[in-house]
Amino acid sequence: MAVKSKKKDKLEQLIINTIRTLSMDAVQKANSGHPGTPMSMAPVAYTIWDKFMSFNPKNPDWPNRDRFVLSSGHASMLLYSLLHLTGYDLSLNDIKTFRQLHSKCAGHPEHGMAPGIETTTGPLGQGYATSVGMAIAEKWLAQYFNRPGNEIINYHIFALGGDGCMMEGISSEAASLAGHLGLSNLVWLYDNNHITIEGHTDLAFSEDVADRFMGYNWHVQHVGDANNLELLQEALGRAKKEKEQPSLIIVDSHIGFGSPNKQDTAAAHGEPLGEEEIKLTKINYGWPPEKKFYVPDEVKNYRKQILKRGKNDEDKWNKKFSKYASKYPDLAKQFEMMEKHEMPKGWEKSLPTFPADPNGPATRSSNGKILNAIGKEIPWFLGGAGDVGPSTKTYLDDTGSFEKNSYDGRNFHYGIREAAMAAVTNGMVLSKLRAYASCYFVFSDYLKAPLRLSCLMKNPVIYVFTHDSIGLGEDGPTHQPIEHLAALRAVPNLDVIRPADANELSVLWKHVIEVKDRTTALILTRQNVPTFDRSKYASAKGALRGAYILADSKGKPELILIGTGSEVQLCLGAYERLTKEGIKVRVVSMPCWELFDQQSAQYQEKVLPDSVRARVSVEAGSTVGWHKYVGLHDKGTSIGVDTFGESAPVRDIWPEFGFTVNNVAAKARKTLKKNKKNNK
Ligand SMILES: Cc1ncc(C[n+]2csc(CCOP(=O)(O)OP(=O)(O)O)c2C)c(N)n1
Ligand SMILES: [Mg+2]
Repeated sequence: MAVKSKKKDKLEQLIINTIRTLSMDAVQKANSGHPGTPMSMAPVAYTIWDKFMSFNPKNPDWPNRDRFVLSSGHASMLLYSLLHLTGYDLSLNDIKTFRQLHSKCAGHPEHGMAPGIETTTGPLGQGYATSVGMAIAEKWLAQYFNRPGNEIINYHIFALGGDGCMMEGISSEAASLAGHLGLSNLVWLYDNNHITIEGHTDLAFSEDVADRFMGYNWHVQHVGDANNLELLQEALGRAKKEKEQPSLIIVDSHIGFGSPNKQDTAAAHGEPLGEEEIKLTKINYGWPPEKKFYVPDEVKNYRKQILKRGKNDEDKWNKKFSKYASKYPDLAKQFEMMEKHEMPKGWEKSLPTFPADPNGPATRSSNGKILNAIGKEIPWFLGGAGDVGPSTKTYLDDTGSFEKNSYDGRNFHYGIREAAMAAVTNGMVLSKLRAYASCYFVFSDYLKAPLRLSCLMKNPVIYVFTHDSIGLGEDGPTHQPIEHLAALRAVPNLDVIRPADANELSVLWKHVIEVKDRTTALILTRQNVPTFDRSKYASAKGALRGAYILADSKGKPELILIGTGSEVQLCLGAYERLTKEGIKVRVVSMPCWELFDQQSAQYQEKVLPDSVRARVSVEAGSTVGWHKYVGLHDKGTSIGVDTFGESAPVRDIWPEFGFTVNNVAAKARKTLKKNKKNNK
């Protein structure tokens, strides 16, 4: 027995040291990266992966796998080393190209770049917060799909973070929520090494993390030595057994462990150790000092074991799932569709159409109706708001709230925690739920960082932002978005959708639900907007092309008015007036720049002919970017808001900022005149 366990101990050390040395070598070769934390956390990560996680490297997306999130994204080499050593499709050559152009081993772990990366991390705190969304998803999925004796969902989420993740506000929000919801399937490991970039944490961080998490209703444990595999195993075992609370395991460690000159210093954080120091460290580990990227044969054999184990685990689950499918075929079908991002056939028929109405509903209200219609068709369509659900109208009427021990509710209450809400929703959508998150548009600033990660990951999260402009009125400039549309339009992979009326919105939801690789931001009004009479104007179907001709002149137009959202009605008002004056006017409703930019050149030319340069854009937000469609000031004009707003009733706000039919018509005439003069 003793001999056997010694052998095992030796293999464990060998694996751990391989993780360490691969990480050191890769950072050195790239001359960039963070070696210290992979060196110190290797035993922790190894213990989780080896002893507590079920995963199949040959099928990284196997639905019931345990999840590992490296919230300390700068320690990416730790994850790449693990992925390589356990048999994921990540070769030693990939590791040798760490941080080089197009390498799978990007600077920070990027979901989709290499298999097995559950979420993109690097902005500190995001991984922790996203892991809460994964845990929420697991609870929901288990409650919805599992049947007594047929539990197809039961996995854990392990997230490893450091001092940086602990200090970031987003993880506090997320931890508070996780404790409240009793997410016992969640385990955070905290690398308590007392070092960040500027030096010792004494500089800026002195709270009692354990007390704090106990206050959040977490189960808290402390492991005094990251190298003590037995203690780690015991703590992780208790965490996994915990049934009521999420778990935090605080692990004391030494950054740059084993490096004679850099251990416990900030120097081990963000720069290569240096060739000489690497040799000394390798000698300390009992490693051949000259060998680089060395994977001993025993460790290669270990990979085979893990692959076998992973296959076994998945095979067992597949059997379980077949049994489940024969007993509950409908649920099994739903599960498979959800996994493939497919929707029930004909779901889009549920999208409502709205009758023409000069005093039509606010787009936030029509959106509420649409959400409810979709919710009836797609059981895994769900979401919530940051305490403004009654205002953003995102409540699903037929279902309850997602609460501790009532995990099948589909209405999520994030509290006033926008940042965590977005990161959590990232985790839910990565777990295949079709989830939305909602708050006032102005507070999209609070969740910009996780929203940016949604887009970077091509994660089809649906953001529902309401109270979209100065048109929200009395709440004033603190609540009136100005630069937000321009800011979001600048984010790659994001569709920013600002529909003019209920029917445009309904049509666009088809795209929003079905898109697999883009994020959506719906920008909706607080105030009522007319539902256009489509017998008089063009069908709302054009909205799917991002921009379309809503009203047109007889014969070629000489002037184009382009509007979005609540300002399209002003364009139509001006159109009616100018047409009567004999001017040939076209109105283009442009709910989504990004969709329009994806159309063929012919379609774009049809809607915005190059030869018509007299163009006016009308949008109650920053004019930044509109020159793209209206040209520079000698030709086109943008009516917008380039200052902060004002507190006042809406009836006073609009004229104050020039959003009247009169002003739009006047600017249009002027623009036309300017162009005629230019053309002479
Ligand atoms: C939101 C955010 N702010 C700043 C950084 C830059 N940064 C990267 S690592 C780091 C220090 C992290 O310290 P810690 O989490 O303790 O990591 P350790 O050095 O112990 O590995 C900082 C400030 C970042 N990645 N994300
Ligand atoms: Mg640290």
